[in-house]
Amino acid sequence: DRYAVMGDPIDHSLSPRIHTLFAEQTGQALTYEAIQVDQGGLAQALGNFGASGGRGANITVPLKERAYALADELSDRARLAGAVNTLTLADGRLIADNTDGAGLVADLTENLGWPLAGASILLVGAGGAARGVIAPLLEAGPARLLVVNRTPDRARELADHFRHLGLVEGGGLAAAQGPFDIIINATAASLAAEVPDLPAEAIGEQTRVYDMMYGAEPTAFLGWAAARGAAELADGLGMLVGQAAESFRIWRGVRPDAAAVLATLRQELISGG
Ligand code: SKM
Repeated sequence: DRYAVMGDPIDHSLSPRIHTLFAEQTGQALTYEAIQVDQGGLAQALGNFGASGGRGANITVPLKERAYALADELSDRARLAGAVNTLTLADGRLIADNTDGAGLVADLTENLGWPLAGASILLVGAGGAARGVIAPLLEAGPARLLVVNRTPDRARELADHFRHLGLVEGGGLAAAQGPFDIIINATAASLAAEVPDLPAEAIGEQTRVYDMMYGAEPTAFLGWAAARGAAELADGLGMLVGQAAESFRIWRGVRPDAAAVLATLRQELISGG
């Protein structure tokens, strides 16, 4: 059976490596490749892929909203996220899900042991990455979820969209008056070695800080948090493995051991392999 990740750019994607490790670990016979697809080409690429034995695909930047629009069936979490990262190809139909939020929550609770129930959580950013994780975070029962963004109205609109699910507010970066138990960076600022302009009081000595970005070195956001005395730091590699594990479970009906694959991947990332 064939699987793939589609996006643009796609060369850097770790998904082929992750799913190959899952397949080895669980004894599943499958291949998983990276396919470069641009905005206008997704429907065609999926058609070709399905016709040549493709059974499922992960969808990444910038195609998640396009995949949402093309889906024949949407899970609740994909509908709430307004974006799709997991497609199952079944008899010419596209069954769509979004596993990003589940991947984040699994990493926070299972790998890191950061309690979400009763926690005060700050989510930084109001783009697609933030939107994809709000519902699963609210489901975990935090005392408070504050979404902040450089453009405050975008954070407020996002909070309004999810308000029926729980206690979520939105505001500008300056509204992040903490200290929070957990801060999650859902912006891509770290890619440009930039850090959102949050008040120093957002971080206290109990604050755990998570960046959805990852790399061989600590991200800019985590460097900033360390300098302000954050209690614990984590990057987004565990979220990436977590979302992949949930996609794999949907496709194959088997739940892989995400922690073992995360440990392998971390070593490979650090050693540049
Ligand atoms: O949602 C995931 C996607 O499934 C795969 C991916 C990647 O390969 O880098 C990143 C995220 O967007």
